[in-house]
Amino acid sequence: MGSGAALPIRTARRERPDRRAALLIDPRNGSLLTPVVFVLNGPNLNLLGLREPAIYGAGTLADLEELCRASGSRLGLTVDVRQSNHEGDLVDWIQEARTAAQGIVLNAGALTHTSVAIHDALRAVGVPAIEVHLSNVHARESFRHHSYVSPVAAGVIVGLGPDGYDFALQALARRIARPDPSSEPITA
Ligand code: CA2
Repeated sequence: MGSGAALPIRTARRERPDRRAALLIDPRNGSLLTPVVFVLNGPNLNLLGLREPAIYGAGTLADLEELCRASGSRLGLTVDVRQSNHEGDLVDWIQEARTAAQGIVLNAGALTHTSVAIHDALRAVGVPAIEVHLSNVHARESFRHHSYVSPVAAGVIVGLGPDGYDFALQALARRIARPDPSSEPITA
């Protein structure tokens, strides 16, 4: 196997340049579009850097927002970063993403473990969402082990600190460029 295994993947991508480009061109006027990704942070994440650095690190929410915007510009995404302590705001923003964004990075904070409303909103909009947690929720209290977000998420990243947001944006950038991976065979 070795290096031979990578060849079909490169070949498959080269043979479908139109599918990658189709998402990047506005059909109304032919101009290039930059995909939009919402990065949504839930309750108490505004306290980052102020308390509990052993669990959440020393960086502030402003640092995290800056990291997301830098990742976005590197990946060719417009990243819209928001934080709220209110469940309804998160539900409204997820609904807004239906027409305004191609992907969502969501750290719903404690609402991850309680909110059927956020679960329903994610299911309803059908925009791919990556669930992110700074801490490894599975190594913490048992009430953090269940997530209402995970069943409706495209993927889940936990325990990698702020890097998790960067990885989530990378995953969404790939997915946006190739929207239906299941329909694309890896072999040419
Ligand atoms: O690990 C994560 O990212 C969490 O989503 C953070 C939530 C927690 O409820 C989840 O179980 C896991 C809490 C965010 C609160 O952040 C604080 C930061 C500093 C001081 C106090 C809270």
